[in-house]
Amino acid sequence: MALADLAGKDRQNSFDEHVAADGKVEPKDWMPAAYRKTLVRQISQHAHSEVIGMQPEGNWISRAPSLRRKAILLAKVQDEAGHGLYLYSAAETLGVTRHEMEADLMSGKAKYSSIFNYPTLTWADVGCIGWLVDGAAIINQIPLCRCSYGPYARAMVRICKEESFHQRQGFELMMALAKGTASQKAMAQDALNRWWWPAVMMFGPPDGDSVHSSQNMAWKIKRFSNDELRQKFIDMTVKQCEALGLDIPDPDLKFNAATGHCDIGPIDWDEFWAVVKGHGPCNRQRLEQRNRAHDEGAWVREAATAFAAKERDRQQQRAA
Ligand code: FAQ
Repeated sequence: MALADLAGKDRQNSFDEHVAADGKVEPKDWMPAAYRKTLVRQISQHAHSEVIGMQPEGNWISRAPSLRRKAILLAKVQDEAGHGLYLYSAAETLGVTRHEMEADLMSGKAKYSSIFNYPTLTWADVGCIGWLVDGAAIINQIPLCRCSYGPYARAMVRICKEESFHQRQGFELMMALAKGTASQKAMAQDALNRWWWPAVMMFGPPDGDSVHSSQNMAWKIKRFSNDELRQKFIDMTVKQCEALGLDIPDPDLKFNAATGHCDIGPIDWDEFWAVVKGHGPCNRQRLEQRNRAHDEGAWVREAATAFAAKERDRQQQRAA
């Protein structure tokens, strides 16, 4: 029997059993209001991150050092726009409109990932975004391909394939700099020094302060905790740093033979929360730019709406 046909408590129990047995929840299925709410929150924040995330790299398209690098960066930034679109579409299946989500982003009410509030000062920063930021995104997002909400899980499959290309191009860019001249290597090290800690923070607050984790793990939206994913990222990136011949900017970083993992020094959570609350180096600039792009794109939306209306009229005339 469909969940929607069951009454109150039975419906809740059937939903819980369905999710516990790794069943997928689809848009028309009954779902608890809090499950819907947390999905709208997470998926829309994720979409906003992809959209705002175009800015720090987009800033370098006209300054990429070769035609090849420019073509790669253009393709990558366009991919991020596409990810935003898949994710807004997935969120819309939960009953929220694109307009509402966009309005919340542009007014500063909605969150997006802290990482995109840091500046891209040199070309090596573009490498660090691909290598570290997309690298962190993949670790966080591969488990989301198994998320209990069907439209989100399916969107994540394609997104992860593209993020994997993004990570590779970032690593390859960093390798070219790290194995280049002394000043290129210094530029790569400087960018790593600035991006390492923000990338580590991307996974969200420590498990003890993560308000949504336990319920979202029970609902199989999240499959691993923030700290578990962060640790995977650290272990993976330390090895990649060795291959690049770069140093992680953390004097306390060391391999822990007892746990088989790399331990790191303290994370500056005050910095993280300041950035999340709007006081990072580029929060204001990112929102201003998004609002400006939205205003400047008004004529495109108007033209598309007028064209759709004309098409509808033509179809009606043909049908009459
Ligand atoms: N930044 O209870 P938790 C990308 C907030 S996409 C800002 O642990 P949850 C691709 C959190 O929202 C990057 N806020 O929350 C790309 C909550 O506040 P709320 C984005 C953060 O949801 C690459 C509060 O703190 N990825 O990079 C952050 O269980 C290159 C308490 O936290 C996703 O969105 C943060 N870093 O776990 C694009 C993946 N962390 O909502 C362009 C999907 C936490 O109650 C270029 N999202 N907060 O007001 C997730 O997996 C989760 O939402 C987490 C947070 C892990 C981000």
